[in-house]
Amino acid sequence: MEQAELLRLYQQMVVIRHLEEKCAELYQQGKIGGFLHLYIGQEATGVGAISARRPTDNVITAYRDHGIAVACGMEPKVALAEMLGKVTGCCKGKGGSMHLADKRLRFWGGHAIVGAHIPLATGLALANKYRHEDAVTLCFFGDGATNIGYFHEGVNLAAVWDLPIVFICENNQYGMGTSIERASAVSEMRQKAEGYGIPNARVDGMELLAVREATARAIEHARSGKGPFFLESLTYRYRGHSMGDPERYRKQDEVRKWQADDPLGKFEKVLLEQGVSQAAIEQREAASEAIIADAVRFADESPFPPPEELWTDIYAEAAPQAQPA
Ligand SMILES: Cc1ncc(C[n+]2csc(CCOP(=O)(O)OP(=O)(O)O)c2C)c(N)n1
Ligand SMILES: [Mg+2]
Repeated sequence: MEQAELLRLYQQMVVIRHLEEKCAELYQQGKIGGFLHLYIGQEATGVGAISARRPTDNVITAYRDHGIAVACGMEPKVALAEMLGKVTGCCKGKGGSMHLADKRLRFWGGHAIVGAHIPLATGLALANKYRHEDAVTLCFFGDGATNIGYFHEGVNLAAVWDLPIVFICENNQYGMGTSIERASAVSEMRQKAEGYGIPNARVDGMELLAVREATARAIEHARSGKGPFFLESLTYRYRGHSMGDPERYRKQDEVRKWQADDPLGKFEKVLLEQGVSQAAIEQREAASEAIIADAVRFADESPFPPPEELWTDIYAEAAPQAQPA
């Protein structure tokens, strides 16, 4: 891979890390309301997987969505303005942290109900197949979501209809305060794909290039008409489930062990091995900090939506669809 592309991916992870750290601060200052779920620790999964998509491919995820949105191309300032409830946000400040979305980026959100977006992803893939488009849908969800009925319904139909979809399970080993051992009958989430005859793989979610390569293979499978693929990315979230989580369900030693495997630090080593200079890396880190400082200023200075916005964007008129050939 070109050095410029390696640096671009590294910068995306650093931007996401800084964005999330800022979000935590802004939440504590009372500037972000509602729930806030940080992506810190999981950056290599979102950035690595999405770097393998074409811009015409769909992406959809759950509420831990900031990093996925940025990896899809959403400007951090637009994401942050949304979290602060400002009119300059991607949903005019009416969606908030869990509902980032931008259809121009083919990023379909941001969904708060665990597993509920999985059948929506199946629907996106069905639409692509029905219209003879060669787009693929990337559907991200957590380990906990695989215990939900929506998951089984969505995954089963995708297999029945051979849909072009890649299910990406971000196994961070906990659903809120419950470890997978206590909530899932099998320890590897990909085993659940076996029951539906879906080919699957497991990848080290802390290694950006491993995730990117595994996703590229999965996308190739789905795009070539062979039906869905299930990819499990083994990862870890360093922060609590959302803000104000006392984290009594895990030992700090375990967190430290995973932090020693940090995706950013590991990727920095890859860059150096590939001949990227330390100066180029530092320059990208400084640029990332500047992007986030600018995003905070932009979001802070943007206005809240006027009250009449309460009555807009509730219904959408559906455009008539062309009949398939
Ligand atoms: C249907 C439903 N049940 C319960 C909840 C409460 N809840 C929010 S997040 C969560 C845990 C989900 O864990 P996982 O899918 O592993 O995602 P992670 O938070 O680890 O990214 C639960 C149970 C919810 N939002 N929706
Ligand atoms: Mg989880």
